[in-house]
Amino acid sequence: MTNEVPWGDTVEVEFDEGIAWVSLNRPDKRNAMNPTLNDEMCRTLDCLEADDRCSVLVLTGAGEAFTAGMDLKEYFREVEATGSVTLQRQVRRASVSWQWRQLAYYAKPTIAMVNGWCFGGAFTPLVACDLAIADEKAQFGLSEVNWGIPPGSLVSKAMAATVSQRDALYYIMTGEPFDGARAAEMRLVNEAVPAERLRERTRELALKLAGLNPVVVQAAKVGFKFAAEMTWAQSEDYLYAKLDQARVLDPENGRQQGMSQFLDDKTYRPGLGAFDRAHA
Ligand code: ACO
Ligand code: V55
Repeated sequence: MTNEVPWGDTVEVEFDEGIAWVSLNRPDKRNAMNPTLNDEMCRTLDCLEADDRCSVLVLTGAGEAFTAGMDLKEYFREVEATGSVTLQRQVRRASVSWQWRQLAYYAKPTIAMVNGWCFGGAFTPLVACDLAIADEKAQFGLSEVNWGIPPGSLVSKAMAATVSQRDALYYIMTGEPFDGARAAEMRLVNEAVPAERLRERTRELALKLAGLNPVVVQAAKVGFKFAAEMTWAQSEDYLYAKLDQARVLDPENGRQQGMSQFLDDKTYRPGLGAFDRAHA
């Protein structure tokens, strides 16, 4: 089941046991993100959000790259050459739409699987994904300064949300590349693994997430992301509201089931792992 209609040639989707493996698919251009790919990713994310075959989304790249960043020719030069501010606004909007707005608050868990080159604009979708696993040898870089622009869009914001100020400014200002092992050390990604274990480790993590209560996992993730940008007082109110909302929205009634497995049946201890959804 590969590549059904709504997306197109620049995106490939494969379904497997609840995981949607979404590949940026311009391998000859190292998956550089051009306006076509950005439009197709907007549609892909929209479709998969409503597709039952997708419980967890993995974002990766075809061939040697995760993505070599924004397409310098089609996204920058050719759009600027038209002189149209309207067109520039449209292509920027599509880019930020999938790379951040859709992904960051996605209704399903998301994992970035960084299989190779990861530069510039790549950092926005990388950080918008909830979790990230990298090939320890994948090459990362904020190369913008090397060719004459400061990082734009949400690239620097993504660094600020994940790594320390020292590490962020070091790589933003020098443009020096770094590998997956270093990315894990500074917590830009959760883990770095050898290339031959990358897909299996990602799959294992995706299946773990796919097995959990989706309403509760969604509330937990979105709650964390919004609270990070609120005051303490707002967070207290909002996170309690989120807790109550999850209870109303959860068709499995997970809270009640968990309580009763611990308090009544004594079949489950919250400190020792996930409760038994199958017998809830
Ligand atoms: N924009 C447009 N085209 C690109 C990009 C890009 N970001 N990255 C790669 N390509 C194209 C190349 O122009 C080349 O096209 P061609 O075959 O038509 O000549 C093709 O992809 C293959 O690229 P090579 O450079 O030949 O591949 P190689 O494996 O030797 O190197 C690497 C890969 C290191 C990723 C190199 O392509 C590169 O440095 N790319 C740019 C990385 C970058 O700085 N990205 C950030 C851009 S700024 C931003 O995102 C905001
Ligand atoms: C970047 C990315 C953009 C952009 C300008 O530095 C710069 C990366 C995702 O869009 O419009």
